[in-house]
Amino acid sequence: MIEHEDGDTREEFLGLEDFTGCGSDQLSFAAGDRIVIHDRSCADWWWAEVEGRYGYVPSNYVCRAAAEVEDAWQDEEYFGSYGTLRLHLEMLSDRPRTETYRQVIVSNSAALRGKVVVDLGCGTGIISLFCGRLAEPAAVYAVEASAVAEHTERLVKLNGCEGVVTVFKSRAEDLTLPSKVDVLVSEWMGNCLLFEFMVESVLSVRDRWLKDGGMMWPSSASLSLVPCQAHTDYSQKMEFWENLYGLDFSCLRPAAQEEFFSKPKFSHQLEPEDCLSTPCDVITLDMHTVRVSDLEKLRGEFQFSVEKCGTLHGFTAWFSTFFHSLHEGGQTLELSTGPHSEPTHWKQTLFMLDTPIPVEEGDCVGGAIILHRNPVWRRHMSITIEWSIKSRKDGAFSEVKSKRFPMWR
Ligand code: J7C
Repeated sequence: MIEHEDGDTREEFLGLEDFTGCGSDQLSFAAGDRIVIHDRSCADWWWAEVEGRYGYVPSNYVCRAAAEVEDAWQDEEYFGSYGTLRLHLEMLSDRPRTETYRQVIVSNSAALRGKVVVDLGCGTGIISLFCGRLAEPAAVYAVEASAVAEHTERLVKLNGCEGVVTVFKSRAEDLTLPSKVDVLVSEWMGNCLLFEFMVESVLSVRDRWLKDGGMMWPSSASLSLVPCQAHTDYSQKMEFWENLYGLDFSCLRPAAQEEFFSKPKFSHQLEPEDCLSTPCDVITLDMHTVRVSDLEKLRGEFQFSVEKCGTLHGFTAWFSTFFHSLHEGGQTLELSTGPHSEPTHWKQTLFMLDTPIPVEEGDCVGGAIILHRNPVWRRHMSITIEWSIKSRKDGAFSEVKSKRFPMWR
């Protein structure tokens, strides 16, 4: 913050994405532009200056310049939250998640014999313990930065794995291991696959400690999307205001839309019958080759054919991960967090449009999804969805619309 003699407090921000202002009082800028904020009197629109031009900018399109941010990774808060048992209880209670990792170890147990494994972000150490108990690796390096690592040490002893599993209480980025490894296993996935961006820590360990030709588990990951109905969410958050005890509250709808639908809804449970088409994979990461720089901006295109008449309220996203076998020709195992699989603690993520659109069987919903990593807050990203609808009846295309959802910053 810069205090000026005239009492004006000027704060330096950065443009997160290109913004085209409408009317004379909004200010256009590009992603990466230096923006000086003069007045934050209202939550959504701030009075700002870009290279001598003045106007209002939308507050969710700008973020603090990196120089003003002390902890862009928010590690204290992040590792603090993993330092107690609450999140570990949630992850361990998730059977499809934990069982998939167990299955991966069991079905590869013969090939793991004599191998060196690193388990990155091991938490309480469950995957390392599966390795120690269900296979015969030469060594397992269990890496965990949060305070939970102290419990992990005790769990290793309690389960008789101290001869094979060694706990490293270290951040992945500062890690020194006794040797390179044959296998890097990690459960790093967040909402919409990438949120938290723990994947960057996984890639940093891969590049420093995985032997040439070593195995990554998961070996690949994909993000899936489907156009969907969400009648309950729409009626509970928007239609609700129409008639309340005989009174008209409908002027609150724009505020409700901003409050409830401008960010994605995590923990959405999509009913398969609310899918308007067959889902498709929009983004795929090959964990052996993807680079950190690839994660700054990921774009996937989609072309959905609507399979039933209904209301397009939005899109739902989820991820799947795939675990290749160490055995030649062995089976690839999959963990899917989608609506057609057993529910996991990630559930799905719902992106609500501002206005529901009636659709008919045979209509085509085409467009793109863009994951844009926050240039300052490195664990956050925004997701932009662009779409247009081609009507089956008359072949006409709707105007291309787009909506940007910060997740969370
Ligand atoms: N270094 C060590 N442990 C980490 C790191 C890192 N860079 N990043 C995350 N973890 C741990 C974290 O403390 C927690 O126990 C687990 O990995 C996170 C799992 N999160 C997830 N979304 N799957």
